[in-house]
Parts: sequence; structure tokens; C-alpha cells
Amino acid sequence: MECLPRGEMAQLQSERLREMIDRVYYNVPFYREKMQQAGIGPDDIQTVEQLKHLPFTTKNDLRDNYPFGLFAVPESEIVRLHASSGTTGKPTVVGYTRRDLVTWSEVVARTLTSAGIGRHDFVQIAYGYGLFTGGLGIHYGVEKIGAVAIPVSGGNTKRQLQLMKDFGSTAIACTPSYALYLAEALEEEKIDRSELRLKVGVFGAEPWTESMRKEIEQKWLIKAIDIFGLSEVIGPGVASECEFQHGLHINEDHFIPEIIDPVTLEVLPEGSTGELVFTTITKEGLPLVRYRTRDLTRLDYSSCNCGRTLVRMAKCTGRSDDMLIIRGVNVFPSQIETILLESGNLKPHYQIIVDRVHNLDVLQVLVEVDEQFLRDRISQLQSLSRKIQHDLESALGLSVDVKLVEPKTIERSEGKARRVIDRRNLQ
Ligand code: DLL
Repeated sequence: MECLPRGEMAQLQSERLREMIDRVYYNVPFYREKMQQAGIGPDDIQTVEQLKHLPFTTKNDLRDNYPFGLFAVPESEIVRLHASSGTTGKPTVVGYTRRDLVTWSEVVARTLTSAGIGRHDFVQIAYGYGLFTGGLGIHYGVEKIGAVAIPVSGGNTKRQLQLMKDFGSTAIACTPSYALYLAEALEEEKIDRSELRLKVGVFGAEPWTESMRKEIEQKWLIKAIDIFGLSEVIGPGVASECEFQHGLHINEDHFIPEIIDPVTLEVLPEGSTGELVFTTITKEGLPLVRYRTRDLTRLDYSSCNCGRTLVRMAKCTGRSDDMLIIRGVNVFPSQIETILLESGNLKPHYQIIVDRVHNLDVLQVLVEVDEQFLRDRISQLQSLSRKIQHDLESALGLSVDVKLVEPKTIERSEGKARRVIDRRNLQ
């Protein structure tokens, strides 16, 4: 599949697309209504070229149909749920059938193989296990290729290093920022590089730059491979770099990519940078028609030295919305705002500051306290701050430093408020 001649790939995609459109039309009222509104019947879509006539699907559509409204199979056929953050409190829920899990292991197996990982490797999985797709997604791919899965999950840095040394991990899977943080800890722990067998890392779930790659490769003396995915589409396994590290091959026999202009929504010509859109053509639980990822990239259909014919997407560095990725966790400023405003004692003047300290993302929220509260209940400031911190931390799953400030101290703007200050320089 990875080396199929382009013509055959297009044929396969068209076949699978037809079958998938049929399924969503008859099984998901949401898609049927949208297609009817657009005046399109299932028979109107015969080839991949006609994909552009179909309406888009967005994260909001998933939220409006929360939790299971877009599932295309009866609940009895769903065997796993995962979720990722939405723009408000409600997460985006993804359901997998048994066959979806097989597909998922297959595409992650490709990701690992293209990174040079094989059955003799020991893969330390330091992505979080849980509703996040990173941990379990990589896990099943590792088992599929017959390598050894070491399911450490995220965090617990000292233990990560200890196990890496004792078990002789040859590969690590984690976010690129955590890889840098671990490298620093390695120096502090005075572990000698020669005590480790690590040779490769598969890093993703957040944007990272070429200079971060260089730093990781130099500090660890490994090859750092970029892997891309999103829960809605399947999780990790959507696209990944090969040994040439020049663009990420998209598993097009499962996910058809398009690049659109995020404003006009027109499909852009080959090679242009724009928003990445995916249509899943084999997924059963939650098939997606033209799903807007909000990630900005471009596609390259030229042949790759590795022999794969799969199209390559450029490293993703930006988004067309305001979603932040902090330690691999997706955070929308609107989630933070909702919690701040629910408290009743705070003003809608706040600032979100994201920084990277010792290679670790830190999140600080500054918010103005209501004047009345300040006058009457100054003694309760500390408990208010603790409550906000607790509410934010439990909603986001991240530690947050909350700072209550006096009224009128946060910079006002005459145009758009500058709510987010991101000092990490990821572009
Ligand atoms: O982050 C899935 C994943 C897990 C990918 C482990 C790779 C490794 P979500 O939590 O739904 O899923 O977040 C998806 O993360 O739309 C991108 O904005 C961003 N993202 C993921 N991989 C990369 C990458 C997982 N390699 C969102 N480079 C996506 C840049 C990435 N951004």
C-alpha cells in the first residue's frame, strides 16, 4: 500500500470513498442532512476528484453531536472510546470498532517501521495512556510489529531514565518537548550516554521545529522522527516521516488529504500551504467527511527516496485557530475563559502566558479580581486563587499557575484583546 503507483492509489481511494459515503449517508443523520442540504446524493460521489463537492465537518459538529451522535455503527459494535479537548468543556469523543483498532495498529505499525523500528526493538512509550490516543495508539502498533512495548506512560522522569537504562530501551515515543526535558534530566542524573541503547525517537502530538530536532538528535545521539495524527481521524498513525526526514508520508489508503484556504474554503493547488482536511475512507466507528483539522501545511506528491509513493505533508508548525498545545495537551483559550467567568468573582480581563522553562511548557493565567470582592473579601483571595487553579487543572489536565491581579492592571487593547502570549517560539 505504501508503494502503490499513484493511479492505483486514486482508484482504490475512489472505491473506498464511494463505499464510505454510502455508509455515512444511510447511517448518520447528520451527514445525510448536510448532503441533502448541499443537493448531493451518495451516487454523485464516484471518484476522489468529486470529494471537493462534499460539505466540511468541523470540531464543532462533533461537539454539537456529543457524545456519540456521529457514530456510524450501533453502540454494540464500538469497543473503545478515546477523547480529546474541544473548544469548551465538552471533549471530542472518538469511537472505534474492532476493525478500526486493527486499522489503527496497522497504520501505527507503518509509522514505527518507517522510523526504522522493528521486532528487535524495545520501545519505551512515554505518551500518556488514557483517553489521549498517544499511549494506547503507539502501544498496539509496537505489539503489531513484534517489538517490545514498555508502557511507562507520561511523566515520572527519573523513573523513565532508570527504566531506559535497565531495560535497554532502543526507541522512545513521547512529545518532542518531553524528549528535551528528559535529555536535561539525563545530564542532571549523570547517566552516561554509553549506558543507554537508545537509537531512535518517534515524536509528535505537538508542533516542533527543525532546530528542536537538531537539539534532540545532538543531545540524545538518536534519530528524531516526526509523527503526526489527531484523535478524530484515528490518533497517531495518520502520517510519519521515513528515514529521509523530509516530509511526513500520509497513509492515504485510509485518510485522503486535501489542502484548503481556511477563509474561502476552496481547495488549493498542489504545493500551496493551507489548512489540512481529511476524509477517512476505512473507518467504521467515526467516519469523517472532509474534516477540517485546522493544521496548516502543504502536500508534496513527488517521489521519495525511500520508495514510498504516499504523499508527504510538510512539518506542521501552525494552526488556523487559536488552539495551543501545552505539553502535548490541546488547550483552547475559550476553555480557560469559561472557567474564569463561571467563578463570578473575576473580571473578563485575563491573559494566558505560555513559556518553556528548562524545555518544559509552563502555563500561567493572570486574571483581574472583581473590585467588590477585593474590597469586601480580601482575606479570601488565596482560597479564590486556589479554587480557580483547581478548576483549571481538573478541566485541562495540566498544572496551571494562577495569579490574581488588581482590577485594570492587564493591558487593554483597542482592537482584538491579546489574550495569549506564547513565548515558546515554535514557528
Ligand atoms: O496528538 C495524536 C498523536 C499522539 C499524534 C501521539 C502523534 C503522537 P490530538 O490530541 O487529537 O491527537 O491532537 C491533534 O495535535 O491537530 C495537531 O495540531 C497536533 N499535532 C499532532 N502531531 C503533530 C506533529 C494527537 N507531529 C493535534 N506536529 C493535531 C505538529 C501535531 N502538530
